[in-house]
Amino acid sequence: MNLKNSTAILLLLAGRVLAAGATAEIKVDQVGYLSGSPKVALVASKNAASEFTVRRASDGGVALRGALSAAVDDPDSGDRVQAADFSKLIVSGKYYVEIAEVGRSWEFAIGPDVYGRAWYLAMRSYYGQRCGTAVDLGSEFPGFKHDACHLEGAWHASSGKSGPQASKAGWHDAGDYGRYVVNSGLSTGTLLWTWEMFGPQVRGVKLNLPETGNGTPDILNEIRWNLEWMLTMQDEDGGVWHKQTSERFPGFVMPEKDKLVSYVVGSGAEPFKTSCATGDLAAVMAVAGRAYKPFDAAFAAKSLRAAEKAWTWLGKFPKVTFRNPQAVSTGEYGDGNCADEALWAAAELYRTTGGAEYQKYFLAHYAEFAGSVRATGPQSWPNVANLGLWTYVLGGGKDAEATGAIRKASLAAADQIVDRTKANGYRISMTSRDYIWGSNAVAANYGMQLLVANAFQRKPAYVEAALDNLHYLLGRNTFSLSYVTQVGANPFRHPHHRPSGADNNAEPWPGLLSGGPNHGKQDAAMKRLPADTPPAKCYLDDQEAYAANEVAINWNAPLVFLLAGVGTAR
Ligand code: G3I
Ligand code: 9MR
Ligand code: ZN
Repeated sequence: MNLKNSTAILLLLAGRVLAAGATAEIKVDQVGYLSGSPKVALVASKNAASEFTVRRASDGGVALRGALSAAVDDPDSGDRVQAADFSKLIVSGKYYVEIAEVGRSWEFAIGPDVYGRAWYLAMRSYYGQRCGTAVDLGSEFPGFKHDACHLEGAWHASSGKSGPQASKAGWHDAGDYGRYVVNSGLSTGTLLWTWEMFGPQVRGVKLNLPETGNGTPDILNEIRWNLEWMLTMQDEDGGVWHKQTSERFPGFVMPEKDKLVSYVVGSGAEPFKTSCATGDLAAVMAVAGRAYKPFDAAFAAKSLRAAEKAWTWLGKFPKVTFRNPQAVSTGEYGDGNCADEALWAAAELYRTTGGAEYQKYFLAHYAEFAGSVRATGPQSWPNVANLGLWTYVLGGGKDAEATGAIRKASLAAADQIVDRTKANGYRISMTSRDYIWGSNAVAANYGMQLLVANAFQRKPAYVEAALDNLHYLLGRNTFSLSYVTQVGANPFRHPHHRPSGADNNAEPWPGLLSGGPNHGKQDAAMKRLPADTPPAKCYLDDQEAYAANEVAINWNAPLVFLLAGVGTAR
């Protein structure tokens, strides 16, 4: 070994020791901070400290010194938190925060476009979830692949039909291999909105898909994979079956090894299709009817026809809800009220077609949802009313009273969310009651809500609060964990995700958002946590902990929206 090499090795080792020496007591967004936005690290330590230093990762040189804020109690985590504000630092680069009494943080970037890579991974994760085709993440992620899966299907007795039924495309919902129309609705809706609101940001990004280069933006190529499956779930009469899954969850095997029959599952009695699934399909196919028009007019027209047929069916059957048939134990997505799905469908159909019938329905019903755009509890798979209300305004809805009321409620809610976010120890919009199954998507959806408010009326505070929620997801949290796989220096590593559990790769599949802390603790691993665990701490990076550490298409979608949108409005 020559001297040059050994020096290099020593330097490398030193680097490792330093990296391994990062303390979870200093919390940063491990991806980074936008040059022109506030930049705050948080500290939760027993050691009293009053000063911090931001150092350049390259040479350890001092970039900025500052004073830590007074400590505040954060009851949701049980932490006492101080803030290190280094907003003044605007030079692009990689940095870490150091506090003499505490240690050093993981590294992060400062720059004008720090979220590009995370967006690519979060959006490309849908390609990894593709059903009905072989998937290969390629040389960038060697070994991350699976063979074509679930190519055959059958009608479940609950569907009103029998015999085989071809199975086509779609995304695996989550850590399981089911495909669920209701959850597909919110997921594709949120992703299509990302396209509609932040098209210039995402239009040119290549996701390295089989379709890349076909002239259609890749975000739309990827979304279409799931829309194609949704279309197969629509009956001739316009109604939509609820889901396509096996009767029970398979074991932790790769998708092509899952040989349980993939059934189209219905409501078990006439009319067999369900209202929420039909309303969700109507809404997203209406969006597809405008989004794909410049790229594939025939597909856009087909989508719109599907939306119109679904709408007609929904008029006849507005209240057919879903419960799992006796033999079926996969995810239920059993929303008991489909009026919000109908509102969303009407609003999207109106936005696409201008049809008087849709506007009439919307105006007759929107006031019933006056309480929906609120500061506590953003949109979610059982509650899509917000999307209906917002799309009416975003699409230039003509009724001044309706648009005025929706705008006003949206801005009032956003103002309240901003105030609460500023007061929160971790600077997030979460309330103590928001730590439910999929709480990380609650944080992301507050972010989306804030960015929609910003589209109504630009206000830096809205964008900054949205960014604060993103910082939480990317590491500025009680665990100092990035909740997105393979993103940031200290990401979670054991998702409840069958491909990640069953393959031979050391790391999980990239770009997936964990469900996050869940006070409900509905699985055996979580139940072992002490009873008095504070809500934000009810989390385990454990594959068994499906109530806190699964991944899901409807949770990734608002993350994709946020990552695309936070850079827009400064
Ligand atoms: O309906 C009540 C509501 O009235 C109450 O205010 C609220 C307070 O927590 O709880 C509501 O019910 C919750 C429901 O989600 C709706 O939000 C349940 O407690 C909660 O257990 C339920 O969790 C769902 C979970 O499946 C179990 O059904 C999650 O939202 C949903 O994301 C998750 O989805 C699963 C699929 O079933 C299967 N595939 C994986 C996917 C992700 O884990
Ligand atoms: O893997 C399943 C996950 O996708 C669901 O969200 C979760 C709740 O429905 O259930 C998981 O499956 C578990 C089942 O419910 C109980 N036995 C253990 C299964 C996980 O291996
Ligand atoms: Zn599959």
